[in-house]
Amino acid sequence: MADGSKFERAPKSGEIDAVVVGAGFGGLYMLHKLRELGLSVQGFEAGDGVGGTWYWNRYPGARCDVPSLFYSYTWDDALQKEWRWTEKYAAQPEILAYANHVADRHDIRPLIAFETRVLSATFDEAADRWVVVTDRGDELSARWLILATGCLSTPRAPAIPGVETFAGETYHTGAWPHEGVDFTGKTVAVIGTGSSGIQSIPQIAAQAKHVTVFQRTPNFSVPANNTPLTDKDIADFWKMYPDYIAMVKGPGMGFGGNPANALAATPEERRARFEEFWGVGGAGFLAAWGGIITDIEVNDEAANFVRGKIAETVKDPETARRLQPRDHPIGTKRICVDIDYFETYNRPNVTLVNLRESPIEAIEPNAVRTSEATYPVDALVFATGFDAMTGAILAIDIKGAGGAEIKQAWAEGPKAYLGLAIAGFPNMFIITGPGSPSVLSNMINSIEQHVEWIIGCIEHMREHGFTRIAADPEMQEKWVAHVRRVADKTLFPRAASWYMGANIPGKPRVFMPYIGVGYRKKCADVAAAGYEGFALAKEPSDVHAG
Ligand code: NA7
Repeated sequence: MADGSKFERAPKSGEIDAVVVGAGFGGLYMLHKLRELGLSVQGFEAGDGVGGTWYWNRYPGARCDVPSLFYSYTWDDALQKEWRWTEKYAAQPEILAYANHVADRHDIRPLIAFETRVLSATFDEAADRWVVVTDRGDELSARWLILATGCLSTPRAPAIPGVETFAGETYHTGAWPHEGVDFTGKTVAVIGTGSSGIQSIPQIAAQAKHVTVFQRTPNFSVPANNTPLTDKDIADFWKMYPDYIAMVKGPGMGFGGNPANALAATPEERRARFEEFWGVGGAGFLAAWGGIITDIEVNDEAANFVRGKIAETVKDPETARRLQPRDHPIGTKRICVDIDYFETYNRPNVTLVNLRESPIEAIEPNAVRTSEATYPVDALVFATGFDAMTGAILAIDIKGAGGAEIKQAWAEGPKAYLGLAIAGFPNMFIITGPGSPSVLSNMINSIEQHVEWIIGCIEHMREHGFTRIAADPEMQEKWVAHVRRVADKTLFPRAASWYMGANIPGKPRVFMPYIGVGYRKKCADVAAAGYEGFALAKEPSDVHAG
């Protein structure tokens, strides 16, 4: 590692222009752009390398559910042309290699202090600066604070009675050991059947002696139909690349929608189209017909189709029944993309336990005990997800203007103007924060849009000598209400999903991502209007409404 932050290093202090928290795809690009602007910048990253999500989520089978050709930065043309993805859906090691390649190619690593966690950030109103303190003794004063902390970066494991008594190895998919895990000959329990469980279970089952899957809620999953990328695939990609870029940089983001009307079609036509999209594979299945995410009748058609596929695939009818999701409309929890997930239940070494019928009562030193049986276990895998979208931000003790605490400001759920800035927390930006398309979009595209918007804003401030920008609380309320209204027009609020904060006991239930159309245009319009909805100031007393 080029940076001196690994292990021993002197604490950093003094005044700089910007601190960036996190060195995933958001942090990397942000650091690069800030330096390009000639700013002094410091990145902090808890891991000992770059990559964020792809640094931590090293579980077997971890793979992106966005096709790899589209899961690439668009800001470096030469890199786009040179980098050769090998599969339709890249596996974690390849994406991590890509992140490392970008960090080296653009010499971003020296800007980052690794193995360093930001503990607190306090806004100093007298100076319009953030004082950022880390667990390595750093104390930096920065004009701008950018949280590139990721949407799915705070792993959570349920507090199951007796878990601390477990004598075997325990893993969380979101914090997987770097050296990998050998399950050969082991009896493994996997708790959780979201994307991480669904991706890892087939791989673990192929290696372990036995796998018992503890499922609370079955999920909809579509086969990835992953294939190696051929020269033709790449040539086809480049042919459509200008259109893709026009779409990505256009006003959109959010569900534009497919006009094809499922209900006007015959059952045969409906099925044929679902088959076609199922054959292609991936999350694009939800675009087979218009209205899947907004019209329960159409949604039921799609859900029935997938339930039928599960019944066709899984040989044991009782297991198939348990695997068929019925408690939420398809797509309202993040749809999973799998390789041989349902097929895995045909293996003799895989058992499915339905926790709705027999909940876990306790974890014992060598077993998981449910209300009906005790399952011997050598290794325990938690695939139980994350404190999504807000966890990593709330883990930092952030105090804004007047000492306002972020925990207080977000007590009823996260509020952020455009998902980019929080009223009461001047000069602080969130990359892909709650209230922006974020996890409902291709994250790479959303990251680029936010980084570029933040850069534009900082340039504007410097050009005009502003030292403070603060989101207006009323505009923020309006935006939050709009985000909610748009979500309420969809089926999303019907699911107890992490989009809603429902996976964390006590977390306010608020649909966090923005699903409306025209998000990019809205952000661009705000900037073009001199940062409408923000107050800009040159000194604490000098406030200009944007
Ligand atoms: P998810 O999608 O939040 O899935 C977590 C899974 O863990 C889900 O099946 C949960 O069931 C289950 N879970 C959570 N708590 C418990 C307890 N107490 N007992 C049993 N089962 C539990 O996380 P992932 O890591 O799979 O995926 C996160 C995102 O990463 C994914 O959407 C992609 O965007 C990439 P529940 O549904 O809550 O009943």
